[in-house]
Amino acid sequence: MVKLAASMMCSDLLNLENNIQILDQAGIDFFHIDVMDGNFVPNLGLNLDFITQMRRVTQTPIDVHLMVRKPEDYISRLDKEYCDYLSFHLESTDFPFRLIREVKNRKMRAGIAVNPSTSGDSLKAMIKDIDYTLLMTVEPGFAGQLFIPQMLNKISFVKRIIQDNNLSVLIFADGSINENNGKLCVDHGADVLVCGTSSIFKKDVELSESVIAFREAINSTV
Ligand code: S6P
Ligand code: MG
Repeated sequence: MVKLAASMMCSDLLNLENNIQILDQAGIDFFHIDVMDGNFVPNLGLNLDFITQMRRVTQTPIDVHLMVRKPEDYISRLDKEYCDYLSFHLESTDFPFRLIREVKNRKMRAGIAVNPSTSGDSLKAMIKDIDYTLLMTVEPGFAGQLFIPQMLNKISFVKRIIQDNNLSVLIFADGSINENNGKLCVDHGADVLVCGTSSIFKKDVELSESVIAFREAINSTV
């Protein structure tokens, strides 16, 4: 069954603890935390201090998505006490194998994130070394963009690489996921959907209701 990750950058930042509790009660599977440096992407996200604070109020797996130029500087400040899943962008480093090892040494699950324009083929070399891949379905940096439909074929392509190698690497789809394209992502092989303003953080719907409604919609066969 597909899992849902709440993108906390899209939550009510003035009521964070309350949002975390509601999401936990609604059975959210992951908290997705976007960390940005204003350099790799032209925006700022949540920071590492926020992540360490989150552990005080939830035991749900925390998935950190680094959109930064020097991921090694951030990886060295996190470990499994605060972060369960940690991904960095393939486009942000010349040394992905070294960084994957560093993430694993710190007892976190290691993920590689890729921009929409980076080919699925580029994941082949390290597919056996990672626990998951985060396939961006929008350009990284902002919530509320348009889904890029060509990413569906990329999801299928990466899924095939995973299956051909008999691996259990998870595929996360991140960016403008809604009921329609979310279902398509799952049909093409996504295991986890990152949920933001297009799915669960909606102005006119209660957060507790939107999570349940979105899960039902994604799992319905009609
Ligand atoms: C984008 C970031 C994402 C977004 C999320 C927003 O740079 O990595 O995690 O926060 O995808 O979702 P939506 O539905 O607002 O586009
Ligand atoms: Mg993200």
